[in-house]
Amino acid sequence: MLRITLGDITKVEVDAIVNAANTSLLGGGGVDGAIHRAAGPELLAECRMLNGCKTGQAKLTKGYRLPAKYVIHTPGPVWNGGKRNEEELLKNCYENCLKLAAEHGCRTVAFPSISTGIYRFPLDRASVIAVGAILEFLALHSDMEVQMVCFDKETFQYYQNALKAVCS
Ligand code: AR6
Repeated sequence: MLRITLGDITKVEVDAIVNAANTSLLGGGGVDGAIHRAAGPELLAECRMLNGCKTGQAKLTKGYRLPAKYVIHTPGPVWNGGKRNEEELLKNCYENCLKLAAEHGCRTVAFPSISTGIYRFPLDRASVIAVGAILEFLALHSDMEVQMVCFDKETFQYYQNALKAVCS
């Protein structure tokens, strides 16, 4: 099951939330900054031990003061016009986060719209890639539930449309 919601991912009560991080895993702006502020300084301390993460890969930490038990950190690709494998790398983010969540026994996972903020990935393409990758995974893991948590109405509308397009 995939649901598209409008809201703040730091408030969502699920087993794991995903952080649209950078390769250093040492925090930043956007959703990354919000997650670190809400989780508290212990999150950064754990992230320091992880030695960063490659674009498209994923690493898991505890959620500390967040309602979520875990945070799965994934650096999305920076959009550079689409000729640097950005689409494949974005798909890898969703797949690797869900794989890691399943390995840790998570049944409920919430994603932000990876790469479509500071990293400027076009929303029309990103939403279709995200919805496609999530539904492909859920087809093989029917016990899991995924939520796309959109921070603004425009993003919400793109993901709703992508879901409708795939399901029609
Ligand atoms: N809950 C849900 N979504 C949010 C929240 C929130 N609290 N805050 C922002 N968003 P971005 P990126 C949305 O820029 O493009 C950081 O500095 C936001 O509106 O957070 O992957 C990292 O350290 C947008 O729709 O992530 C990296 O350096 C979406 O989350 C870089 O930004 C993603 O926007 C990553 O850039």
